Amino acid sequence: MRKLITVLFLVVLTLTFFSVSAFAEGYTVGVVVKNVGNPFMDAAGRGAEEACNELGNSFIFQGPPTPTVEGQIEIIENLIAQQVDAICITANDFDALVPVLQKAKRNDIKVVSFDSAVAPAGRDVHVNQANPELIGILQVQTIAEMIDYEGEIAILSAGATMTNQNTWIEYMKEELKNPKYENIELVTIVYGDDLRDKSYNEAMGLFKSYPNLKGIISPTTVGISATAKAITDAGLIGQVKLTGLGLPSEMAEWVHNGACEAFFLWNPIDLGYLASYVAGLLCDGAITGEAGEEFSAGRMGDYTIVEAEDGGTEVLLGPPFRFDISNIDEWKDIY
Ligand code: RAM
Repeated sequence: MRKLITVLFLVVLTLTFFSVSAFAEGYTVGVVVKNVGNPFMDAAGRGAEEACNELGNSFIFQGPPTPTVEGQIEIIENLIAQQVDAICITANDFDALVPVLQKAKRNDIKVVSFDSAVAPAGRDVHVNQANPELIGILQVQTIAEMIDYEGEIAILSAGATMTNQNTWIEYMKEELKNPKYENIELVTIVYGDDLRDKSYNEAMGLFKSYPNLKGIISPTTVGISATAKAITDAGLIGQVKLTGLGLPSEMAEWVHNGACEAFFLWNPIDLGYLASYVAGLLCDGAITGEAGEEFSAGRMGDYTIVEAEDGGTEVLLGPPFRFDISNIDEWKDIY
């Protein structure tokens, strides 16, 4: 009996040692954003780092200086060479990153796209911020109310190949087919590439090219704040209305001066946290990315992996949130 107890004791000790050392060693998660210098991406990075810390994983945050596919490919190649365990990426292109991400997968690296998806062949799972159809519809409804359902509108987007903006724009176009918008004309879509100066100049260009422009939808945090500044500088507050997706921290000034009365977003810190948590669970083998799998993501609670519209699988963060003069000051210091 004593022998048995000693053996059991040794077994427990060994198991404890191995599980603790495995945990202490942790995984390395590389987060690749569209580009650096975008506060939305910094906020997502803060959330991703928080989840890494909770799970005992190491965290790397990288992005190209401008939002290019080539820049992201170079970073991914480096992460593969460094033998990271997982990559979380917000993609500058749906298809073009697939080959390098498949190379990552062949090297046993788990791939989570978040915010802006890569094609299913290049990922294990996508972490989606909110229902894309709802994101599109809300922005059209809001600009329509702002301009009394009449006049020319334009879209000032991010990069022309970015999955998330392109998907939302498709849903905006669908929504605009509803007869209640028959007096609204979408005159053009321009791209500021998530660069502040380019977005500002594109907005100024719109005022020149379309003197009767009544409204702009900008479904990018960089684009909407640059457009609000352009509206302000051009003396067009009240004449050209603006909605889209923005960070409260960057938009508070423009809500207060009337350049943008209302816009939407989700919590980018939570989005990064969830993506990085999912990456940790994939590394652990706790999930594989299959539809139907359920998991608990720390402070964010329980989630289920579901089929995505693009044929892959995804996890949905939650509904988008509306910001306006009634709540902007509560949020402007958070993200
Ligand atoms: C910009 C980026 C990001 C998008 C937000 C709304 O920060 O393009 O991908 O989700 O806007």
